[in-house]
Amino acid sequence: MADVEALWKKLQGAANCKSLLKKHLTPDLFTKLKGLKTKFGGTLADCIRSGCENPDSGVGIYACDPDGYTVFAPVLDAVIKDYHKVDKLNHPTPNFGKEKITFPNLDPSGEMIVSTRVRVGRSHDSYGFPPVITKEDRVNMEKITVAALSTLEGPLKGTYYPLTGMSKEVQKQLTDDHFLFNDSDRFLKAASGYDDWPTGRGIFHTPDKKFLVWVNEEDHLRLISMQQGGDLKEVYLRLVSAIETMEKKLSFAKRDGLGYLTFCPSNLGTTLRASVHIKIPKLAATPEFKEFCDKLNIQARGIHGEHTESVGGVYDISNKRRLGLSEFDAIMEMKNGVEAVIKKEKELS
Ligand code: ADP
Ligand code: CIR
Repeated sequence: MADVEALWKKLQGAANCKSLLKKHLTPDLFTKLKGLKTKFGGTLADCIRSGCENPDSGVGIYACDPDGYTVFAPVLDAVIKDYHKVDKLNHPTPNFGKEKITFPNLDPSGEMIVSTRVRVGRSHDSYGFPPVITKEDRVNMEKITVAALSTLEGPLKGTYYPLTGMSKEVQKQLTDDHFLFNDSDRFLKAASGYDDWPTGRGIFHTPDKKFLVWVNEEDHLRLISMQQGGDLKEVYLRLVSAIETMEKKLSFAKRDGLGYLTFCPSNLGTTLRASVHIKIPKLAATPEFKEFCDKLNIQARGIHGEHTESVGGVYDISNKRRLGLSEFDAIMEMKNGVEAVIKKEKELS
């Protein structure tokens, strides 16, 4: 109890904190929730530690485990509605709209789009998230995941490379090439995301690295499809095929109204982030760039991931919304946004 009280005190003392945690964890809710425990043993302190220790958090709260979305629903639901800009939590059932994906390459001349990537997160419903998971559980979970991945065939057939034993040089090269994650996110670190690092973590990929799976990064699994250029259709359909196959092999955590559950409430629902790395030096230099993106429900990030800077006018542009719309709608929102970005950049040139 002393722990959660100290975290609360820190949050109250953070005068400039603008996080959704600070906005929605009212004194009444704090009193109501501070003594509760999930069936995985997760507590309010596990959920709010990162946001209290990092007052510059945007969201500031993680779910300690899949059950946290029920036990701590009074605060998490409010954060989810606010982040995803929805009044009700009635996320639709999955709809990938495969038959409706007919659009051509987003950048046929190859001048602007460097690469395209679509990812989803998935969680095992029987394991907790980083704040509550033990080293043994993480290793067991890795085993179950890798066993399922090793049955993939055809264009999804690949090899698992655990981080344990991988040389620093190989890790750095894979990270620099945008394929692998590292342990440098202080928000995730404070949420126990790097406990027992690198045990239980690794990357599965096909020989051409067009289909990859991150194991035990922020989420239990991140399924990723990516390639050079702007062929969003090919990238998306490869990912859908991987999701549909993995769905038959593992049991993933979902909740009515919330869709698929992820560690961070900003990711749940479709959990889908579709992005391009795109050269837009002119548009990005305009003072209206953020407003332009906001209107289209797209988000700009630096090219080495969230909380990083752009390099050489290349930005990561992706759909912002993941909850309250279908996978097909999310991909179309990204496609329409990227097309508008390309049009504007050309007008400015
Ligand atoms: P996510 O939560 O989607 O995994 P991050 O912003 O943390 O997002 O990015 C993860 C990694 O994926 C980073 O190395 C980033 O450079 C890479 N990445 C994201 N989008 C693309 C893209 N369109 N092309 C190449 N790499 C990408
Ligand atoms: C924050 O609140 O700013 C961090 N905890 C990150 C939130 C969204 N990003 C993420 O989950 N990767």
